[in-house]
Amino acid sequence: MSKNKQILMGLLLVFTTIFIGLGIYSQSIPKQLYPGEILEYEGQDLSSINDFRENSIRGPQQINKSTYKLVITGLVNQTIEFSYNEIINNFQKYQKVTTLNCVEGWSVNILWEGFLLEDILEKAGIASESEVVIFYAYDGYSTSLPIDYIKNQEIMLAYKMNDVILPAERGFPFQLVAESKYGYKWIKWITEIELSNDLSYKGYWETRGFSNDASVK
Ligand SMILES: Nc1nc2c(c(=O)[nH]1)N[C@H]1C(S)=C(S)[C@@H](COP(=O)(O)O)O[C@H]1N2
Ligand SMILES: [Mo]
Repeated sequence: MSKNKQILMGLLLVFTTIFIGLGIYSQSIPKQLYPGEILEYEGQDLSSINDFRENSIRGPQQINKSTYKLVITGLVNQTIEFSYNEIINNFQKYQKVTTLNCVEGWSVNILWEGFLLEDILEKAGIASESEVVIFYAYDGYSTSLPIDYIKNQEIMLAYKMNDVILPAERGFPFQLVAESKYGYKWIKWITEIELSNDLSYKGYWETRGFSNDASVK
């Protein structure tokens, strides 16, 4: 073997060792599943995005941000459509730490960031005969809540949780923060919000025997 060839073989061995070594090293550093997620807010411990149990009726939905529309219909002065960016850029943002309790017995305490639903509905103009707000989602899910509850409890439409944009499995682009109500009122992947005076309307789990009031006891 010539001297040059020996040097070349030696270099190859050194680089291969470094390459494999780096690979093993980078695998040993845990990658954050939700980069940027915060687990503490104003001295208060938060649950993690990992702590949710995924049990949606049709599994996680993938919504395309650039074609997404949120439609406000029913008893409004005018039907109105918003793109994702129109919601994000045009409404006052709020933050609130609120607990979601599922009827299955688990709960998560999360920092939510989003918009007051009332601010969004006011853009369409809430007709005076409106009594209930009916929500429809991309997976065919639906639920409803009284308009007075939405206004009085300053109910939010969240686009972030624990400082992270909602992941697809957690309802991207928007989840309702139905404070003090069971998880089945916290509708994910919202596509349409209808104002109605149909007090007998029942959503997906409500028609399957769950309380329409859904107050957490
Ligand atoms: N669109 C839609 N939203 C939904 C559901 C669903 O199946 N579809 N499940 C509800 C239920 S029962 C709960 S407890 C909460 C949180 O469920 P997750 O842990 O699956 O996110 O989402 C609610 N929102
Ligand atoms: Mo639930």
